[in-house]
Amino acid sequence: MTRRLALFACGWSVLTGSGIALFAALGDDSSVTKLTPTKAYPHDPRAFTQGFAWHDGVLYEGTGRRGTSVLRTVDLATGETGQFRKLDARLFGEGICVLGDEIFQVTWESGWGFVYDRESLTLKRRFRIAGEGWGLTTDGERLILSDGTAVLRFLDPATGRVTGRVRVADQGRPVAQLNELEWVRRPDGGAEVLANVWYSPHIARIDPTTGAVNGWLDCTALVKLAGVTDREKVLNGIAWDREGERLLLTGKMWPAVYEVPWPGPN
Ligand code: DDQ
Ligand code: CA
Repeated sequence: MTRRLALFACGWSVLTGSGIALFAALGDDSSVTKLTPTKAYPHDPRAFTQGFAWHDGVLYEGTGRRGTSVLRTVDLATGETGQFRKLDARLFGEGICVLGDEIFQVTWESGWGFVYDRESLTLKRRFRIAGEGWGLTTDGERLILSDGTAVLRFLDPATGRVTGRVRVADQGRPVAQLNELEWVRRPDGGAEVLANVWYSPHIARIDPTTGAVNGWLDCTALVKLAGVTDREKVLNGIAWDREGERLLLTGKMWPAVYEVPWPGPN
């Protein structure tokens, strides 16, 4: 349908010479917003950040790599660890999210997800994941999981069972390598999922109902400020503070967490 419309517009524009304006209208480009941080906080440069979440004034971080994977609370002002729980050295920690009085954490290739008590960080139960676990977030009811593909899975937090799926695409083109996630209840009342894309300095703004990428957040300025040169030290880690209407953004082994005010609609 859209394709036929575009072909028609193309033919029509050749005939009439008025195609440029028409094309701009039909193009429906997803917008790009350049982010500029307003504050920087220290971040442990040994932390291979894979999950980042803010809940009730507490910053939670899940880190990866076998042998160094932890779930911890972090003092935003100092970057210091509060409580922490180490993962088995064979596991590679990935995304985390907070839902009610529980914290969920997935692992990369082991097929396990873990559920902790939010206050004590003690392990309550675990669940199976088919395929890989990369990013994790929640819309307040379901868990939302990325696995390196362009598909986001919705999971029942009680069982870990898949209850839905959405394919993420920017104007029809699938966006794969979706990594750390953050479901955002926006100040205007709408909702979107922000997603890091592995090796990219851009964050995708995804409509969780359709999977459509409606915009991008360009974090090039943050990457530059972080001053990392190692290829693996990518932008990864998005936490939304709804009360403060601010995003806290970091990367794997970055020396800083950056605060960015809500950028507004795309
Ligand atoms: N994943 O998070 C994208 C799923 C996997 C990342 C694996 C990267 C391992 C490289 C470690 C290099 C340490 C500097
Ligand atoms: Ca997050």
